[in-house]
Amino acid sequence: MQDKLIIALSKGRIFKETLPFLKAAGIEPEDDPEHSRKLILDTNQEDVKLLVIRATDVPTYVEHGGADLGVAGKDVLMEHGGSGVYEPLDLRIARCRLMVAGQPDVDLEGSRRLRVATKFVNSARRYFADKGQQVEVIKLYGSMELAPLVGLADCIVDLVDTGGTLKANGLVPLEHICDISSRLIVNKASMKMKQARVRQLMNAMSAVVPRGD
Ligand code: PRT
Ligand code: MG
Repeated sequence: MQDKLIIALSKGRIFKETLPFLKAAGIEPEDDPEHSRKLILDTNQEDVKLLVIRATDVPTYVEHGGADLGVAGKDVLMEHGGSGVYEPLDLRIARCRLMVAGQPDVDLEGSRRLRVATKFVNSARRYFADKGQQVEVIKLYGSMELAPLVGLADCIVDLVDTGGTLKANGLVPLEHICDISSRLIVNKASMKMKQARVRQLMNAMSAVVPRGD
């Protein structure tokens, strides 16, 4: 693997929004992950391969050397935790906000222990703990919006972009936890062993990071 450069991506918005960065570095995939079942995509560069995996698996692959580099949302990196990978570049893509949301009449400060449904259990725990609020976190894997509607939870912690999903389910954004964007991450050994290649890629990518808000 010493001669190869392996980049882990998730399909969907991250893949699409990462394409211009790869292109700036002279890398173009030979396949479209939306239309291919291949998990390893060839590129126009013989020694560069793309892994197409679940978004939440990207930091795991990069940390353990299954990939040299990856692109992952800050939400995913915060949940993954620790300092197992380098995070040298904010690509400012796939941007959204991590928020507390619920029904318009919910009382977040009430005396009862708040029940929070989310797939972002670590981020949710940390946020409420920092506020000094005791909460019960209920782990879900998707469709968090449902939880307050059926009384499973008082509120949710989820990603919000346009707010359309919340609105369609009668929920409102209540508290802003943090802004989210996708980051380039790098395996620690690759940063040393493949320094020239990795630096070249980082420089080419950083030159096309969108500016402004
Ligand atoms: O979908 P899947 O389960 O396969 O995996 P995933 O959700 O982890 O991947 P994907 O591709 O959906 O998201 C990848 C990354 O994109 C996330 O980790 C975020 O960093 C980033 N991102 C940016 C978003 C959004 N915007 C976003 N709006 N990820 C998810 N959403 C969802 C959100 O969870 C909610 O369900 O879109 C809905 C809200 O959107 P609005 O526009 O209705 O507010
Ligand atoms: Mg999704």
